[in-house]
Amino acid sequence: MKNFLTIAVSKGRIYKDTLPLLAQAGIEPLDKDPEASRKLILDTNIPDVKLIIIRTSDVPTFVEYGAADVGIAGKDVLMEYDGDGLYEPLDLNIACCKLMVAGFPNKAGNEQKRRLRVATKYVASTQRYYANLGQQVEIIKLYGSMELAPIVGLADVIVDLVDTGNTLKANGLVPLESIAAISSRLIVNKASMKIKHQRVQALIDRLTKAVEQAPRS
Ligand code: PRT
Ligand code: MG
Repeated sequence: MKNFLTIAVSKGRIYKDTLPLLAQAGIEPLDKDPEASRKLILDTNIPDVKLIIIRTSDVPTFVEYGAADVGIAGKDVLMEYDGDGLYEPLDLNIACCKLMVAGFPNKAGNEQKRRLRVATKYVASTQRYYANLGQQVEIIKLYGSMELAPIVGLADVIVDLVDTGNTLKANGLVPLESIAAISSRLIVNKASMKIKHQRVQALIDRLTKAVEQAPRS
């Protein structure tokens, strides 16, 4: 999509928080209810700007390979992504939460006979976190419903995103340690930054202003 400026974004909570920022930056999808639309490429009020709708964990890949010029992705996803072809010029301060270790309330500080078992979909971040602590752990990769793991004895603790803490609470778990503060970032393809510099820089500038003017969440 050479002549277009393409913006990769995922449906769900990031999309919901992104729309007002894009609108502030002068970009609005033409589709009245894009969340319900099955279209994967959305036209906007600006003819050469398109939104492409993909899985959140695919956003860095699309942007690194230039399939999208820019994208919006959670820091959690970026911390797991193993690539170096991306600029990350702007913290959008949306979809904020924390990456945390969580488990049963009495688990903290318990001395273990065997290595701590940690269930997570954030394997790379978890590995880095415990490596920095100098603690050897066994990481069990899951794709969802992490909270279940300690309950059924699959793991001692989990590493997952926590916002209100309600999901943990509903499952009898508590946050134990904070690993990182998470928010969504604007990412930019390195070649697009050069080749489409004016348009990309204008978008960054407008979004920067939109973030500054956004009500504090
Ligand atoms: O499900 P799929 O793999 O398609 O996509 P996704 O689940 O990654 O998408 P989505 O829309 O759920 O989340 C996209 C991004 O939103 C994440 O990558 C984060 O950057 C950000 N975000 C912010 C969150 C949360 N807050 C959050 N609370 N993503 C997920 N959660 C989940 C968390 O995993 C846990 O299950 O919400 C639950 C905890 O919430 P509380 O409020 O009960 O603590
Ligand atoms: Mg989800």
